[in-house]
Amino acid sequence: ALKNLSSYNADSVPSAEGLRFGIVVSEWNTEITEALYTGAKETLLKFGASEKDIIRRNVPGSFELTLGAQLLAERKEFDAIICIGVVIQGETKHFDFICEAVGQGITNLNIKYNLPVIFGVLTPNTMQQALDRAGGVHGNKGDEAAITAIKMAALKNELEG
Ligand code: DLZ
Repeated sequence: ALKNLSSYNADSVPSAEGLRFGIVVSEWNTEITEALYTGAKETLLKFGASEKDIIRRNVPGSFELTLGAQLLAERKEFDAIICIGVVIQGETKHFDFICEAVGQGITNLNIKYNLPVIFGVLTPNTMQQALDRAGGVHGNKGDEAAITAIKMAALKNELEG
């Protein structure tokens, strides 16, 4: 019953040609975040984005995704920003604090900048669950984040002209 994160109806995805994307990547659990980044970037390219219009910046951990995205948003150069990270449930409450902070932080950026800032963050219980969603049996959350970025950027352009 689980949705495959890499499956979408290509007919419903607008062209990404001419759109500019910022991607902020957390360096925590790079095995996962690099796979998510690759999925996101390849999906943007597949739908017509140019290599030169995809700008990547790294941040140390998922907690820092919000500020990383804000610094890119301040440049007013992007049609959408994708935040990529993975927070794995541990034995302490760290997981809850980080997930709550980055979820709320990214939500606030959407509103503050009137800009699609996409939550490409996995929050699994185990490393295997993360691998399953970073190009494994459940697809790649990076693909899903890229499709969401394209759709939201196109919606904004359509409604705002
Ligand atoms: C400290 C920490 C822990 C325990 N776990 C994760 C994690 O699973 N995923 C992640 O992206 N970052 C983690 N971090 C680092 C925090 O996001 C942050 O970088 C530090 O708390 C410094 O602010």
